[in-house]
Amino acid sequence: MSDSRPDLSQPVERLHENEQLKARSRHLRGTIAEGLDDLLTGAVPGEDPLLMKFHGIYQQDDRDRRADRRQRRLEPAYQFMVRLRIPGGVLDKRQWQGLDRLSRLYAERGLRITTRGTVQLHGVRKSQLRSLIQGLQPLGLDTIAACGDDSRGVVCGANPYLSKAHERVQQLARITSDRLIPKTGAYADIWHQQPTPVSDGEEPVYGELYLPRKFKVGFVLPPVNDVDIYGQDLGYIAVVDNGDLIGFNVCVGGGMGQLDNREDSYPRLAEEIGFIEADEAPAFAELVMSIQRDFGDRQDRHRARFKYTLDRLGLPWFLEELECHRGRPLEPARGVRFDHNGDRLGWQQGDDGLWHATLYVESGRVDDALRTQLGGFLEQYGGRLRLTTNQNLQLTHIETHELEQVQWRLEDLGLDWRLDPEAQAAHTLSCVALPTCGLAMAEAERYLPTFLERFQRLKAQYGLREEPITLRLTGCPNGCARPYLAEIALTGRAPGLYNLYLGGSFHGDRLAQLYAGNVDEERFLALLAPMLERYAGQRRDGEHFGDFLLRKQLLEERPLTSLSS
Ligand code: SRM
Ligand code: SF4
Repeated sequence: MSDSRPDLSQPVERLHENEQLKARSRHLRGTIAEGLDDLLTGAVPGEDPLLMKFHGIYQQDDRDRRADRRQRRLEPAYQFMVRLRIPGGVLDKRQWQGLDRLSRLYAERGLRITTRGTVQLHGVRKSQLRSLIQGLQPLGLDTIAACGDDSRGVVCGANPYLSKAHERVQQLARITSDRLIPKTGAYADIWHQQPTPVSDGEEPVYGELYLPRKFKVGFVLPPVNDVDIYGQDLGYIAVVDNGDLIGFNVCVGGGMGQLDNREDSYPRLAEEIGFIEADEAPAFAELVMSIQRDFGDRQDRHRARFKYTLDRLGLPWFLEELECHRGRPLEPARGVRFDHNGDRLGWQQGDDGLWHATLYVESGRVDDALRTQLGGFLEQYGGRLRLTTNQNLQLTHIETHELEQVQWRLEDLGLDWRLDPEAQAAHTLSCVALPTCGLAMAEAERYLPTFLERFQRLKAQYGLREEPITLRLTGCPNGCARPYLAEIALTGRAPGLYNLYLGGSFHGDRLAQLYAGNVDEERFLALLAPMLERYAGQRRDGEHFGDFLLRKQLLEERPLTSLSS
């Protein structure tokens, strides 16, 4: 084994303060339970907000009300965001209906589908957190490790109902998720009030310090790259032969997050390193995660993700480490091909003849109208639902003889437009940003409808209205809507100002490049206009916008706008 392991025998006091916090947290208990009972404040005290992330809960405050509350000498309008862990986004009707009911009871800002195919409930008051979490239990749902320095919700792009191979990939994603989930009794202790003694062997894999940073695992089945596999810390790309899943190409070291003020932070594509047999996937994930646990940077959190560990110690080092633990080298990666990275809206038929509809949900926000429409639909039809990593929703298991009626019903309910595969919306993502995200510097979700309409108008001017172009918008450079994998992306810098990135691939396997910094809407639309015009006139048959920009070397002609300020 290589000797580049950070010296974990050094006193924990020398590590980042979050490491010290984890070490003294008694496996994530801290004083969360006591803080929940303090009704004098809407917040939880001290270090507990950090620990609560491991339980899938973020303390936030309503940023729209900050100034007013400050002026009135009131504490910020504290509220909590609760994120569920739903491996592969698969839910049944009862679970969806339960979530709908709980969100109406406890989440003032309702329910939102995330870019990792799960659900977030925004605007939960401290006094209601326990009731909400307890309400999830009979639904077979929880929020364990949906955030925090651990393995986050495992994503799976394969709709399990399409074929046997899809089903198997989803099954392995779920087994992997179960294997990587922290085992501490803190969750039951705090949220279900079932006291469990803190024991030494409580976290056999994570240990006292958990991971240096979040760790994201994804599964995908080509040719659809809907989870953006090259943006995952560890990605599994299904290799299917004659309808059977034979294994996975594995890729490591993807990640989006960066800071605009640190040059040593950057988005990175995961690299394919080889092939493993299907059944090995869960154990392999634990092995890779353990290597990151032992070698990730525990002093500088901004360099603690697995992508930086790989760049610091080198891929050859990692492969050697892997082989040493695994006892054999990886087989060479097999040939795979992706053809897009968004969702295909509309109907798809599985091998068993059943139909599944993917519905567009703008920014994943399930507003009151949509909730009621879905409620109406589910009352009559539908057994199951699936949440996608592009913030959309699938209604599954429709029989062929029901199809026509279902389509009429969707029309009656006003849901049919959401199935339009031609819509630019189908290729567009935006993150939450204001007013709940504490890191947002500019609007994203709330700006998307206006932005989309203006962008569509611009495309229409050049006859490109129906042309799919991946478009992503985030309120800061952290990249929660995976902007650096889009053909066009805007990342927030300040109110109304964005960095413009261009040239990602339509398949999600090439990073976009920073093209202009701190640009407002007028400026970025003006920058895009001549490019779209040339694309309309000079593109090759089937050529995507990002590929065209590169072929024509248009990204080399950067504007004079300041990139560094
Ligand atoms: Fe994210 C932090 C929302 C997917 C990279 N992300 C946050 C926080 C929790 C802000 C915070 O730390 O205070 C945001 C909460 C906003 C709110 O009010 O709800 C937030 N991230 C989201 C969601 C809800 C965006 C969405 O619109 O759907 C997504 C929830 C996913 C889930 O269900 O688990 C979400 N975040 C992502 C992704 C995309 C992905 O995983 O496929 C990324 C890029 C991939 C990656 O991790 O590299 C992402 N989020 C980040 C980062 C940057 C991490 C880094 O390595 O630098 C942060 C900031 C941090 O961790 O310090 C962050
Ligand atoms: Fe918040 Fe930034 Fe993530 Fe958007 S990209 S949700 S603004 S952290």
